[in-house]
Amino acid sequence: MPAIVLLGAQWGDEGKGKVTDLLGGQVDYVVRYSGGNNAGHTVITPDGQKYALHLMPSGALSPNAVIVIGNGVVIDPKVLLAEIDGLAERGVDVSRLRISGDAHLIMPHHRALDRVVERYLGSGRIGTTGRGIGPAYGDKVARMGIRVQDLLDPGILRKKVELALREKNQTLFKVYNRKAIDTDSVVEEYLAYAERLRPYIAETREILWAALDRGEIVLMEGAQATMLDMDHGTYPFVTSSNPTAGGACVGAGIPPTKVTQVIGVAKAYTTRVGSGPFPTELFDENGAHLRKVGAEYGTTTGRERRCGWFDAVVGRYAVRLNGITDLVITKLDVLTGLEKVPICVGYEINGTIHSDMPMSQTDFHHAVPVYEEHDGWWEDISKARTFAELPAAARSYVERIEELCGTRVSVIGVGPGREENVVRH
Ligand code: 2SA
Ligand code: GDP
Ligand code: MG
Repeated sequence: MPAIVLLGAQWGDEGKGKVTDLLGGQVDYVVRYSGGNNAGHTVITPDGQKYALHLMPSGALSPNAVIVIGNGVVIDPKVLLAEIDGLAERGVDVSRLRISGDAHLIMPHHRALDRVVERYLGSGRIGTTGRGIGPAYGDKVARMGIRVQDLLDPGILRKKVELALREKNQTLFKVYNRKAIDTDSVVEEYLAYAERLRPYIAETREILWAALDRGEIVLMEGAQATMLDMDHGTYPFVTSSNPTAGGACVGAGIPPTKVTQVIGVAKAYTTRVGSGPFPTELFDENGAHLRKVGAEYGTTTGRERRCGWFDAVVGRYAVRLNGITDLVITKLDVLTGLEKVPICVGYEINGTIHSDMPMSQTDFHHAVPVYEEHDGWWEDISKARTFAELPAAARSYVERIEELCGTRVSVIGVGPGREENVVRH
């Protein structure tokens, strides 16, 4: 029975949290498969309560879904415990959480390195969230990572912390002129987390396989997005994991043959937070409109998000790369009141028109968008629930996105609330 992947089709913050929550009532398991507490997924429940989730899967607000943090995630235990406590205080049943023993831990040296490396890079900085994500994945790949299961074996934990800190204290921290970190205090701190996390730690692969065998539905919830993917995004201005569909199978331990649907979430325009190329970025009053009306500020760091028009080259790339079967277009309501709503249909690079992503990153930095102009609309669309209730201009805008991206748009967001959607059957 089916496993579904839900992922970001742009540079993040497309509304994955809202869409995961929307589907949460129809699925049995919601699994986070990549990233860490760099993510900020907003869910607004029908009673108007707002939640910003960072490590907890957005299925947390769907009472019947088991929520899983998969092996592909990097976990800052302090942040996770605070999130568990915060949700429990608000009446959410957190006993439904399962954490993979193979997920890696974000350690104090990872957070410290994230910040010093960014400072060192100066104008070449990535604009990370400063949560230690890159260094944690770096240690994982270098086979020096510390995993959730190590919390359950104090002797191993101490050995691994000692090894990691010896290497960091004697090399990188010296280069970056930073105070050494003491092993004892880190081990003591993490053993305290171990006691609290112990009940949630499980062999999550087995749990998910058994669920699929029983015919239950598993939703794999992406964090970050296609264009922030380490292999397929705008490297080096990416996150250090694989948010794309292939990464979902790796990060949850689910075979590709079980995936029957890939839902791509895209905004009706584009945003990006952090550094890196962004061809359709706007610096005018239209950009200001999108930021203001769309409330485009980071859910984790509060940083201002860069805003621009919808980029169908990126959209088509995401569809092809992830095998997206359904697109969800969120925040169509934010475009209301604009005279014209252009869509980028190609790039002009050194005098040549490209309709697909260029091979070279240097070219992408120089890409000048080729726009197709569409008429705007003024009607309030937040109450629309069927496609026919949208103004004709809004309908043709969505239909054009569908055509250019090469896949069906099955849901359209017209407001932040769980019910504020146009669902197409
Ligand atoms: P990192 O911290 O190493 O993953 O940063 C690397 C790049 O990835 C971007 N990134 C994000 N982009 C959009 N949204 C994210 N989550 C938060 C949100 C961001 C926030 O929901 O708003 O609050 O600032 C996210 N996480 C990572 C990051 O900006 C770098 O470009
Ligand atoms: P995520 O990281 O992809 O889960 O997205 P974020 O939660 O970081 O950012 C998306 C923001 O858009 C949140 O504040 C959502 O509440 C909001 N949002 C989602 N869908 C819609 C929509 O259709 N219309 C409007 N106006 N806001 C939306
Ligand atoms: Mg976000």
